[in-house]
Amino acid sequence: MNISCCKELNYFLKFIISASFLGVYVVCNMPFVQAQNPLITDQFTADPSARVFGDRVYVYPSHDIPCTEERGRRGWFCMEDYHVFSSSNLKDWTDHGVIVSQEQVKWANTDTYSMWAPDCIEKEGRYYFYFPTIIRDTVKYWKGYGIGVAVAERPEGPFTIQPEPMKNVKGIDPNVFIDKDGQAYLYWSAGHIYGARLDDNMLEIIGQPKVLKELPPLESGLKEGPYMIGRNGMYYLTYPHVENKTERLEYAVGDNPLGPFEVKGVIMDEHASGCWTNHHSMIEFNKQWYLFYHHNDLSPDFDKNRSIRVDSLFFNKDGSIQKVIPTLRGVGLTNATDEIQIDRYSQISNEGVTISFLDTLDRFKGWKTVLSKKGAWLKYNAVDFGESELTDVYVKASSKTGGTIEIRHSEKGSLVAEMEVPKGDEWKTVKTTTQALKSGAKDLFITLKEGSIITIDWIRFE
Ligand code: FUB
Repeated sequence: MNISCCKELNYFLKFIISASFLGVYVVCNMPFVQAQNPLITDQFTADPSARVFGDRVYVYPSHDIPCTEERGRRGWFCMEDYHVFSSSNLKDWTDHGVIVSQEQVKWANTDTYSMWAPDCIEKEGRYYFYFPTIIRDTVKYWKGYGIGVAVAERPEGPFTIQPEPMKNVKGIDPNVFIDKDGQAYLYWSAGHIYGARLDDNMLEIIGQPKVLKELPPLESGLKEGPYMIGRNGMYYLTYPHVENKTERLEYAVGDNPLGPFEVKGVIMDEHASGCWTNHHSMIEFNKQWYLFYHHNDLSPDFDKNRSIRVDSLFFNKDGSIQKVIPTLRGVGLTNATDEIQIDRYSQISNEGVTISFLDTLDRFKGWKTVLSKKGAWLKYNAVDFGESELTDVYVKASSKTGGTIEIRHSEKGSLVAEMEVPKGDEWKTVKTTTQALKSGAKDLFITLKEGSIITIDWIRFE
């Protein structure tokens, strides 16, 4: 079902809230967005702190790199610098390159490669970037971490790093929140989650840090990664917490930025894959809330090389947060004329569909879809066919046995294309004429009709 709240459906005036499990799209006059998960596929990224600055979204993640004998500690996190990424549509991301590196931080212990989760905020036209790292000549874990600040005139820098870490702040995962009255607060974690008011200069805290003690106690499992938002007069303190074996995202609500808070619930369950950490941020962009978080998509065997993701987030009328189910599909529309990576599917049949890396020696090349049982199907939601004068469909595929796939807009919908993939070991790009192709935002439903195995890289309409 499509609910359309406007007549015009063109490429640059669209916004789609996808609730694919209900098959419902709400289309209104907004710039459209398209993002598949993970968002960045040419490097590892973690701990995404997303911010809306002007009409762009900026994401300040951590930057995981593999440890080596010479670099970092095997089996642990290894992080030496930060990039910032930005996008006007959540689809096309610009990597602005390295903004801060441990070599530039005079007080950092650069043997530890411990540039963990950062945050950035704008105040009066300046951008304040907060990052934790281990202070030189310290050994103790939480006590060893200090928080540095770097300041810039633009979100992408260049940043000038303050010569010393912040006084009276020891810990990781800094997060800054500016309240409606202009007062800024710093939150961080060190076993407990701490909060403090920030001075007007944004470089030092006022008074003693406060333990936000109404959150789950220390003995109930690690808490870290605080992220505060304000909405409709309520303050949401959100944080990863190990209630069971690995981290899940939880939230607590209060009517003051420093609490007291009441624990309310879970925003995202533990990763099914066992990836131990999660770390998130929440933004409202073009009237839709988004949850940025991470998973280890590009490093399934080692969960300390992670990748950032985004999914839509919804509030209930009473202010509670609906649980976010992580998706590969991500958010928004995909252009029909792009190479549609159907391995980032919305839904698959119980049997006969597997996703694997195109090249296990270079996972940054992405994934492929293997259909290995007659009748196996895959659904990829929210493809934008525009006014749809698209007459051809291309599929890059290979099949040892040869076979046929069918493309429809829904399981029982009219046939859009039947495509025969010839027998062979090589990738082939097969082209067919489309029929019954609908315009606007539609799903793709791909089924293995004949043959015992077909591997698909992408599908594209022209
Ligand atoms: O990325 C290193 C650490 O892992 C972060 O600081 C934590 O929040 C966890 O995501």
